[in-house]
Amino acid sequence: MSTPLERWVDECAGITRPKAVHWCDGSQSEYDRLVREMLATRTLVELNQQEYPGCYLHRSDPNDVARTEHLTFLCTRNKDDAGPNNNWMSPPEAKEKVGALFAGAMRERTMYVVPYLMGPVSSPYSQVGVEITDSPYVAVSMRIMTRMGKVALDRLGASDYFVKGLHSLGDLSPDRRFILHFPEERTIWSVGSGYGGNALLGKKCHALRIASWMAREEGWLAEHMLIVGIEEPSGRTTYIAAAFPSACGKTNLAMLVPPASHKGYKVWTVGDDIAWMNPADGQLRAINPEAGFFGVAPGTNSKTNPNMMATIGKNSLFTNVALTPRGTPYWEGMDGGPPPEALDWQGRPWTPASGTKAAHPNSRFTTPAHQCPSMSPAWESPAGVPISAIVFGGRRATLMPLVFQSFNWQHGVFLGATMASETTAAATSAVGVVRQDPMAMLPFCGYNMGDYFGHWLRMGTRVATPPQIFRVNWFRQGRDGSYLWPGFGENLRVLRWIVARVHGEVAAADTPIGQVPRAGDIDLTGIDVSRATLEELLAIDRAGWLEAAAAQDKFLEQFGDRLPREIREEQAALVKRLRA
Ligand code: SAT
Ligand code: MN
Repeated sequence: MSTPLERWVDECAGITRPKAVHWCDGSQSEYDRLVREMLATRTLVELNQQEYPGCYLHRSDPNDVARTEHLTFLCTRNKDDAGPNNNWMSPPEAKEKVGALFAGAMRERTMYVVPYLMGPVSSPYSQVGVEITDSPYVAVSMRIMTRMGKVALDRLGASDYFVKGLHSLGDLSPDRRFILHFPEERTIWSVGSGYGGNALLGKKCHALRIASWMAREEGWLAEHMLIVGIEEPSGRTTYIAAAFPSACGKTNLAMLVPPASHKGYKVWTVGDDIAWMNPADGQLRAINPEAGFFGVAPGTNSKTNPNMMATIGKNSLFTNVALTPRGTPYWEGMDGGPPPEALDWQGRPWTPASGTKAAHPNSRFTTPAHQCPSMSPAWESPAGVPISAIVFGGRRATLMPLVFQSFNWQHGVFLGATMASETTAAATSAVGVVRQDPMAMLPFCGYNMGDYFGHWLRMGTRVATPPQIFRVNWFRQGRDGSYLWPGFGENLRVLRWIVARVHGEVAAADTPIGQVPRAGDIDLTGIDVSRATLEELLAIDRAGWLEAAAAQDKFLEQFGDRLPREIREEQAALVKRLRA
């Protein structure tokens, strides 16, 4: 008797017609063999093995370097369930149109069956998925990013309860590229892209879009959030989950190194991108479903993220970075400055005088989490870590203060729902445009965001001690365009205020937008930020806020009847307070 998984694999092979089928066991020898094969086909380039043992470079198709949100669809029976926040295709139309692209798509290729587990091995919150792919690069990347192979098959047994992901590189043409989600069938179809979030289906497709749908049905939260523990000199550790849009510093914050002025503090990394939060014992407890990091390379150096620099020195894949004559990777902002010559991310000769970027702005590394020096001892805890604070942050040059707190859970959900941020190179569209991005989930929420806000509101009533909710903005600029706040390790000063608020140890000032620190309560000793600059960072510009409120109004109105009454009330109350 065959299992449901075997039957589905047979079905996919019948459609895609691979020349061979390989079931991945997740072993080191399998990984090594796939790497050797990719070196032979030039899918991977070996890096300097003395300096970067076990590290390789992959150059993707130049048309395939970031998530493509306009080609990403939710395929729900009812269009309203996908909401105005998603592109929608009806399931029968999707299956016909995109099914045709899968027909015979793997003819000259091997089909890899990649079973994976999202979450710690023995956690009740973990989930099994299986990705079928014709890309060996995807298969080895999944081994870094998830617990892949036998461990997942053992957990699945003969069950039919797993997320099914079918992926083919197709012909890599953006004209024949689709990333489709069928949450009612817990199924993902992705064709025409080999890039990260489009192709490593465990990540954004499963752990956010499909999981957010499941989480609403089952009463938990699947969020685009890092998870960190802040340990104080007293030994107390407080866990924070924080949502930021892609390429806004989540990974740097997750691996923050306390500045020299903060002896005795320690920041522990639990996750850098995704949090699954479940109610338990009156709290929300979070696990990181991933096992690796898919981080943005440019700007990463030993000052901005020393822990990441230590992590990526071995067993890592680099995608679309530049290559020095020494065989080492290079990207803009790396330690030591640019080499005199290199091959750029497309393999073309490059020098600092070329006037182009050596590395693609969305070039990435894929690296195992366990190699990170700041990994929390609790990062694989099956029960997850208790979350005391939720932080929403964006990239905003103006208006948004350095930090403030919501009045209560409902107001906090409103703060998340009205987040906006400047767009980045993580997706293929204009960069630097302010767009509404609720909870940093606009590209990742697998259902109607009106319903999503309602789900968030309900979650606050499901736990006796819900986390307290904050907004932050590290990216405020002065009139001359320079950043007002030093950021990076110094962000700990803001996290300390958040921790003190959570434990009831510091007061705050009520303003129309929320509770703001009193200037004396953010420790400025040892940094070059004047009291006046801090006051500017914390000031509320009422006229600017009224304008922002109008933009928020317009965004929220799209959700019509699906927008919860509470969000409408919070919006009205904000405007009233601003006018008072
Ligand atoms: O491409 S990914 O979605 O995996 C990374 C990101 O954009 O956050
Ligand atoms: Mn992300």
